Amino acid sequence: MTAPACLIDRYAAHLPLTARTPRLTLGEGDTPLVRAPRLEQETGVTEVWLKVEGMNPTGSFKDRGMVVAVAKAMEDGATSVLCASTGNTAASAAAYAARAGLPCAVILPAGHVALGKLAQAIAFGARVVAVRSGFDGALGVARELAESGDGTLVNSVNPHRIEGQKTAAFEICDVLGDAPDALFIPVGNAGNITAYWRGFREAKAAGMADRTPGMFGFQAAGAAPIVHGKAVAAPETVATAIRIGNPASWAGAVEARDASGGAIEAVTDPEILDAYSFLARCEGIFCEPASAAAVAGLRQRAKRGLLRDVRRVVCVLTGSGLKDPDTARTLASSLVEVEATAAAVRGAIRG
Ligand code: AN7
Repeated sequence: MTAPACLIDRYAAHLPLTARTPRLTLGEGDTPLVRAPRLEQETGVTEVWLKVEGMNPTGSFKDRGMVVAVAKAMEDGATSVLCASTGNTAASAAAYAARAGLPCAVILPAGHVALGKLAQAIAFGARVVAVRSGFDGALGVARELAESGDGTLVNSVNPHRIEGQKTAAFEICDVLGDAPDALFIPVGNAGNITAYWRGFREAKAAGMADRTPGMFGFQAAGAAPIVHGKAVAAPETVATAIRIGNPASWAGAVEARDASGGAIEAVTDPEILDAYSFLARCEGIFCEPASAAAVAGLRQRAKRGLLRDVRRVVCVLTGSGLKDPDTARTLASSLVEVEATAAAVRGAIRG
């Protein structure tokens, strides 16, 4: 017999489901856990694994929480869903709402959403509204609209989102046979680090793992409120997914850090872009800039000599590189165009 195809069925015992919860699915979860030999070489860590969450149906980890949030919204008789987003939540909400037959509205920070994410929200038929603010302002508006009955909020302040996202921790324990020594993860609104920590604790309680990992979260240096212990009024980073100045799950991230013996640290935009291109060119894995923040953090801690007592680490690559073609283009100078002859093309290949 094969395992149930549907994420919420597979982990039903650990999720807030009832007999009336629709078994909604787009094939989310069960994403690849891939070894990273070049990173192992560079960092000296025996085992580095990448959890490739860009392989989810809409290309990011958001689908794990969204399938639960939208299924619960359907069960509760919701007539529409809405969210604020730096892009991936919007793409995911729009897809699952389309599947559920619910209208969806997404509120985005004008001018700061990667092109692929915007294309997805539009393609899935969401009402897309750009507001003149960053993500934090957009979330304020979304909360206000939800409170006045304009739709069910599916941001990670919706507890069903965190519940669904914790399934990634279960999968890691299932594949490795235990939790790793350390988890490296980007931090924006801080829902995902909160979810993984809950997942690892529940995995241990349920006998899926013997221990819990150290939780190491990474914010972009220009958007690092948790690192500095203070909200950032005008966050700025190339990693637009984590361009967030006042995370909704701040307390959850601090809890994960402190209870696990981990850390939440900053990585600069150049470190993020360097890790982004390293992953693509040396490991063959194309993630988005925000995801590369986790690997930038791993490399930074290796350089600082802080990885000596870890043997096995997992880095969460939260979203696909295809989300952000504009940043990818900045990695190369202009494309070469030549006549369609072997000689001209050979000359161009040899540079
Ligand atoms: C690729 O889509 O906040 O710390 O509105 O898209 O759980 O917020 C996205 C966040 C990391 C940070 N990597 O996760 C949104 C949004 C990617 C992301 C994060 C996001 P959280």
